[in-house]
Amino acid sequence: MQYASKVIEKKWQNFWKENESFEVKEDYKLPKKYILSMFPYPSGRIHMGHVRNYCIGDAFARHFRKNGFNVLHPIGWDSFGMPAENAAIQNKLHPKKWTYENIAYMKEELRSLGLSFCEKQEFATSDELYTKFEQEIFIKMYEAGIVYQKSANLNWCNDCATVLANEQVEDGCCWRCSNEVVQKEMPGYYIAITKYAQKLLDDLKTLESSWPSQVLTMQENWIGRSEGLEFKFEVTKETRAKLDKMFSSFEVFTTRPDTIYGVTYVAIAPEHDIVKYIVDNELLPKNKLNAIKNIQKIAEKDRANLEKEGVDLEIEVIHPLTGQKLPVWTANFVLKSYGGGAVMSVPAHDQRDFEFAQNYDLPIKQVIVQNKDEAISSRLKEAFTEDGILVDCEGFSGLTTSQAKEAIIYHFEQNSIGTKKVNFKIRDWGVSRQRYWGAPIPFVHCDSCGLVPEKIENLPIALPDDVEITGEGNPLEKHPTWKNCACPKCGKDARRESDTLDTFVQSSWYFLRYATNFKKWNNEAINLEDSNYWMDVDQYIGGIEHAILHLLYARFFTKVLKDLGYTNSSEPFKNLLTQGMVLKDGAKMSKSKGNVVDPDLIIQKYGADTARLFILFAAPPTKELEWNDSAVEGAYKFIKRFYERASNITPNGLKSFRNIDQKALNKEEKEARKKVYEALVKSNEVLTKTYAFNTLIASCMEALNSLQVQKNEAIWAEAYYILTNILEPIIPHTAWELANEFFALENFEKTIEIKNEVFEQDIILLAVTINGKKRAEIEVSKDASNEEILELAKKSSEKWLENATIIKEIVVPNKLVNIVIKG
Ligand code: ANZ
Ligand code: ZN
Repeated sequence: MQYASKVIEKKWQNFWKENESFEVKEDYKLPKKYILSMFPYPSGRIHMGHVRNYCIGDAFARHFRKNGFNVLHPIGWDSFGMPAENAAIQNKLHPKKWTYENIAYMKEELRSLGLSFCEKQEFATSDELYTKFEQEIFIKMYEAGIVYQKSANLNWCNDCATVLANEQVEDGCCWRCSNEVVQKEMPGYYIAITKYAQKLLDDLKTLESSWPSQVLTMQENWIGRSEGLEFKFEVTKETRAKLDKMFSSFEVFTTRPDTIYGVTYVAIAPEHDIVKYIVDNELLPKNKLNAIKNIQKIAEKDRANLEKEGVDLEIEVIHPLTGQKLPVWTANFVLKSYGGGAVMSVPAHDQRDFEFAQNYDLPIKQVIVQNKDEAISSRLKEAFTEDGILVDCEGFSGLTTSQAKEAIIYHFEQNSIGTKKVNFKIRDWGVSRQRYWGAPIPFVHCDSCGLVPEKIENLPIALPDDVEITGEGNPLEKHPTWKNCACPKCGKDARRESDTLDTFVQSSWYFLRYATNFKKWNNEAINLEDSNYWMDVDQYIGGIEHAILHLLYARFFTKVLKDLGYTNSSEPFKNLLTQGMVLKDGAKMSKSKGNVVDPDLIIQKYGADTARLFILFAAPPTKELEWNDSAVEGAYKFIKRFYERASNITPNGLKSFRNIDQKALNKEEKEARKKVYEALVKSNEVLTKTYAFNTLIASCMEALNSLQVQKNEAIWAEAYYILTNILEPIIPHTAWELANEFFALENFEKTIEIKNEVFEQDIILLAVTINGKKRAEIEVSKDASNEEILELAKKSSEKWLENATIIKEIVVPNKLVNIVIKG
């Protein structure tokens, strides 16, 4: 038998396609598994990261299919987005043509890996049918008050002429073109993820044992819940007059109400309404106004690491407990959009406040100490930020930080001057993009009716094909006629919204679309019955780079879609595996580094099974994987050996392997058989618990090695019966070829029974006790007779038996030998 990977792989890929081997069964009484690798962006060619992602997913899918589950293992394309438009700009290719040609090409590449996708459930998110239902969902969310429009300062890239999400801004520059990002006030559409902040946080608990803890922590921090006190500072009479009676108070939020007696000044954001008013009305000297304007120019998120800077606004507020007058400053570290955009500054106990106070020589007052007897140090070198005991705090002195937090909040609430408050860092999700290649936001601007959602029956609002894409502005905005429409409400001439949706919207519900049988795709976004059966995703596999945004948005959408009646699922991904990166020479494989290994070349040279085996063998899936040419070669050699050794399978062996008499086997035979069954046990363990495919493959290699010296035909046949089965998820082509040749393809339809007799020890250990005291241990053969055992036992304990008379000898099978003596 000569291993010819090309022939074998083509043969089985054609077989699977013709027989639709991996389509789902429409029998919802069967146990199910929904296995999903994050869908790809159709960039043009697949890379090793894809190969890793899909080989891991495929191993799960094939394993569960083999064990009797109805498996949904879909593939599709996250096909809207900027690269398509950039190709249009650079190479004059239409984004649609570019995208769908890439999809066709990459689909063939994936097929050449032998991945077991159910192809009937395939779609691309740029398909008009997908857009149609995404628009429907967006309108339903608008009607439920979860989508709204507002104006805000946004990150704007002049080069790309588009708004960027915060995450698309890297060091103040556009993630795509590296041009400087500026702030621009623009209207946009938002999805109120903040309404679900608490739920998104709470439900992380349900994922504790099945998601990587690192991902849970990242999500928790991103949601950023904090609990504290919200209250208002009243401005002084003089300040009220100075501000033309426009402001009498403003709100602050603190997580440390216990430090309130240490407040020595108040700091407000450069974008705070009071600062705006002071600047607009020139209520400060020129140099100060200019200083404020300079701070305002820098984007909020870029201020984080700057030297603490600010301006004295020459106004005052009243301390709510002491009545003391406090100066108000504007400071670059106060954020406009968090907790009222103002801070009670406690320089003794907050490091930012401390640095600011030092820069401007503001008073520092310590009110928390580590222990009671400690003298207050006259000069702190840095803020004391730990918990401690209150000093110099009127009636609250002597309380601990946590007692004081509670007592002070209680005091504020009793006197109706403040309330306990929970704050979240997470912001609502701005989804407007001024781009062509996206899902049009299905709204209409009417001069009489204002903003009106399109009628559901008019969906999809499709993209026009005849566009000119130059890279400047929004092609939809510039299109001569596309925008013209009738108002869905009053029928008058109106204009379509030309913004399109962020591509993260598409990836936030695609897994629910997959969970709907394709025959129903024309009629509804998500079929409830189908989704009840298939959801949640049993195993989700993808890169750690999606730890926050995609996973959070997908969790959020699932919850919203549940509330809107589309699904009953509330957490989409039951188990999450974040795969490690593929490296070459220690660096991430990437085009820009010029260290890419093309999967196609590996497949051509060695075959898909080699690529798959190498990828799963070289490292556990969550760890980084270092590319290694000689290990690829090694993977090939193993498969070749596995294939060619199958020539040891004989008709005799095939006839007798199902009835092997374990007792009749010699030591080597038992050893070889045990190794094979160990690999079988490992297979279940790896695919349901540890995910350590590398150990499963190692086990199979060991088993093959231990067969080497075998003459027993039944053992050879049985070994191949089992090994083809457990290697099928990893090297499917070779496995199907061998199974088809020697067994039957049904070999892949049922669980192979584990025979425990194989693991039974030949040698057992017995304790020898004399008058109940343990004196020795002996090793005896499993089927040794009592006489043999007693003889050994006596020998092992000679010195205790020397001058004694044996009264009784008892053998407790598999446990011990007890000898009772006298003398
Ligand atoms: C006084 C204080 C004393 C504070 C102290 C901290 C320590 P987290 O935990 O992230 O929610 N803060 C409030 N609003 C702010 C804003 N808009 N911009 C910048 N900082 C703001 O942070 C809450 C704390 O951050 C609040 O508690 C406030 O400072 C500050 F020893 O109040 B704290
Ligand atoms: Zn109208």
